[in-house]
Amino acid sequence: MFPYPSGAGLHVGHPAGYTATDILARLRRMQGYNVLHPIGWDAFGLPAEQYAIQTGTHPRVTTEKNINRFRQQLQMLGFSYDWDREVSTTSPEYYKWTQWIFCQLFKRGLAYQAEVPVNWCPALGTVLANEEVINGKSERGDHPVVRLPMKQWMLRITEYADRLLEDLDGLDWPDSIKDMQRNWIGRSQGANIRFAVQGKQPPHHARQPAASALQTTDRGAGAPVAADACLEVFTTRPDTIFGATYMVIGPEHPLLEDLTAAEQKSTVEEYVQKAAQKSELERTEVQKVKSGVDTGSQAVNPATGKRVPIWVADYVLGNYGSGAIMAVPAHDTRDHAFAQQYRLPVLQVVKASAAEEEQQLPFTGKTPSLSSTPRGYAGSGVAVSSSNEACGLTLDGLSTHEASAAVIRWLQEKQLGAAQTNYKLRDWLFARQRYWGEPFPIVFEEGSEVPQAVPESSLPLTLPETDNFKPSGSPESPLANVSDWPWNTERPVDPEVEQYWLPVDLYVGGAEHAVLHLLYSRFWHKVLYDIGVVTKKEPFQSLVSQGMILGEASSAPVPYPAHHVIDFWAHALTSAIGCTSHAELTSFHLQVEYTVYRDQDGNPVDEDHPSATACRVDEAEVEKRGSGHVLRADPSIRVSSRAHKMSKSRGNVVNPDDVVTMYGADSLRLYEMFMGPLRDTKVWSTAQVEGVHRFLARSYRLVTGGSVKEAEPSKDQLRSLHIAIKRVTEETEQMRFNTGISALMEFVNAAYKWNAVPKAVLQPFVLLLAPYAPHLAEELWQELGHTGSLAYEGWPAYDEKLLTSSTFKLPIQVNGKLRGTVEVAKDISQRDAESIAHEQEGVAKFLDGKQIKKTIFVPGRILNFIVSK
Ligand code: ANZ
Repeated sequence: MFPYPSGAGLHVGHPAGYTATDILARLRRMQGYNVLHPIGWDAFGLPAEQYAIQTGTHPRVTTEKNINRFRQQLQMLGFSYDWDREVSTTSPEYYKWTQWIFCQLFKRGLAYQAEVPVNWCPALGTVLANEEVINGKSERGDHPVVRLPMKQWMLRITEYADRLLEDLDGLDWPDSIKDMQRNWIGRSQGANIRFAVQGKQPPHHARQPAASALQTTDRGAGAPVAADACLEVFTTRPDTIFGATYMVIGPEHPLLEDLTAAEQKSTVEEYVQKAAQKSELERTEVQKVKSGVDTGSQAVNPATGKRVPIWVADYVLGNYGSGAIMAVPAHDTRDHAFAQQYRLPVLQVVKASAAEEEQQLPFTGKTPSLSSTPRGYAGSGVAVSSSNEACGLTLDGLSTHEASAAVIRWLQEKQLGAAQTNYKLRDWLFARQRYWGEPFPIVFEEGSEVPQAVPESSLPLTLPETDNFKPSGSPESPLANVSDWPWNTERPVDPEVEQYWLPVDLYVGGAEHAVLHLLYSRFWHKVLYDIGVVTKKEPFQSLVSQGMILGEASSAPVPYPAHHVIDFWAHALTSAIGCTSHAELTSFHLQVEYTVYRDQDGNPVDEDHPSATACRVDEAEVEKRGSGHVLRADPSIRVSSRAHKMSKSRGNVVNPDDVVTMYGADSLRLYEMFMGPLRDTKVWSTAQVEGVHRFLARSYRLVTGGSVKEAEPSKDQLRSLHIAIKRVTEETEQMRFNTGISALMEFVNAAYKWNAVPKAVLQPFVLLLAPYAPHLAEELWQELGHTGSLAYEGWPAYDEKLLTSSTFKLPIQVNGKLRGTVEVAKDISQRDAESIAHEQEGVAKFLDGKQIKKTIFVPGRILNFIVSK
């Protein structure tokens, strides 16, 4: 994934993914593949523009500076990118095609304008992104923010919901990310049900189609009602209809005003205003205390024929389903909390079967004081108290699945509703009221409100040169101030090139993009597929998301398993490896939080104890014990230590430049790959950088230390090499880079035991090292007498026959007792084995003067003499 070139420069999290693709790119090149390893900058965006507004520096200047810094840092780490293809989303040559694609979307009705609420901050004179609004105030300056409807460009991603869902199955992506996309698309199957509304008379002008709903009187259960005479709800649990004891409409529901009884008018209005300040997340959080007010109107539950009150509450969202629900407090967690709070009736209509009860714990109310209310159960089970012969609906005894189907059939028959599939996915709000982004390639004719796509020959529509990129003072884009637009000309994707390269074989990036970039890009690509620009349905066949690197913890595990412990040789380092002193490292010592957990009586307890409260303790009070920590004053009390995400505010950010200065680029690459599996979350430890650094130094000395000979390698030496080739190849191909490095280390350990190191064995080793530590490997390659680069040398192949040793330790027994072992060729004959056995002192002792009655020889396994006593 291309980075956003922030002002802070590269973070140690970046090289984790970038080293991984670089290792693979280098391996595949050496294996003879044609590799395209691209890089670019996702460089439009808010921070550069915010900075511009504060300092007056044009965003282009800041962005260019940041890109240059990022490029320099990536080059310093030796990533083998195809720099000829470097792209920046801010260059007109690039966004020409973004615009071209936008025009195609527009022509197909997939891009449209709609009135959508934006966060308008009058004091700052700008529209804010959701992340910039905290509790209804601007993050910067703490000014009030209002939600204001404005015309925005939207992309109709919802049209692709089913395909985005179904095509996930064929992708080689982490299951967690596929699941996140599935949840985000959120396909829910259920029913729409119409409830007849009672009470208040409608206004004569009948603004809303449903206004006539308000004229209906109680018709009794199951009575058909005209579609416009009611309040429609969406439910995924039609089986629970008998338990619907009240209804809720969202504050933005178009019928709210008409439904509100005169005496409730001011209460409802006040409530709606408050709700408008809240974000969707705040409104729907399950943990949050629910709020709402009674509208004073009532509806009729079509199954029971009973009147139920209609409330307005902000836990019901205006833009999902029909914006109204039937509330079933006995079986829905949110409804349950709400009913408890406002003392609304709770009616159980589903009984958990024994097996289901075990699987899913019933939920309890959040307010213990109201515990007299029945407990709720959100799972499936068997319908109870759910029959009404009069209306022709008898559900008792049916499973949740059967009852739902029965209700849907009944709804259709009575014309009260129908099966319905809904999606959580919304259309993609594509507009930002900003200067620093690619302009929309749309024109409006003088005096017309009708948008038209700019002719393709006129693309790109470049961002106008202006110093006036500040907010215009109205919710419009600063571009509204600009009247002068230059034009330009050119083709999007070469079909031959597309055929050759796509889909991307491997895409690596952080999991935080799971449902934004990774979903949008799939949609965008599918549109390109539909219009014939690309021939593959999906852009990224295989996806790997690298784990996050957390700040240093002092309780980090020992870097190597015992057999890897590397001796402390003098630091004879080359410029390729860099140079360091321990003192320099202290600035890296980063904070870890130490915590003791206690129960309400102050007794120390485990972290997951139900009444555990966390008490922070100072590092000085803590002592290391084994793999964990204890309190110095009372070592029987355990202390948890926890590392954190690197952040400026915690002061635990590690700067890759510093690591490179101290240890060299190869050490940073190798360390980030050696930390653990690529996909895992890992904790930074500078002490471990030192460890891989020593390994590189040993490798260097192995090649340059004077013990390299033109000698013929021994069988043992060949065996070490071929084991290394096999393991490094397999582990690297499988992206298990940490174990690949272990294999390299094992080879070096073995080689240090040899008196002379044959060049024929070292040469392939240097090639194996190259993808991981390219700088050092290139230098060693030259040390071995080569001139050019090794980047395109053939990847070493292993010989299966050489993997196993040709000798083995033959156990020699006398009368079944082991009397000696001797190293012999695997294919040794019985005769040779016997004569060697006789030469062994320990064996001969037991054979001398005895009569050998029988000799048992299992080739390659054992030799046993049976002698008379
Ligand atoms: C009655 C019911 C009974 C429900 C029950 C659930 C459990 P998903 O799975 O997310 O699609 N709902 C419907 N529209 C809503 C809206 N606009 N805002 C908030 N909640 C809404 O959930 C669908 C369920 O969420 C629906 O099914 C409805 O509550 C609620 F035992 O209806 B249910």
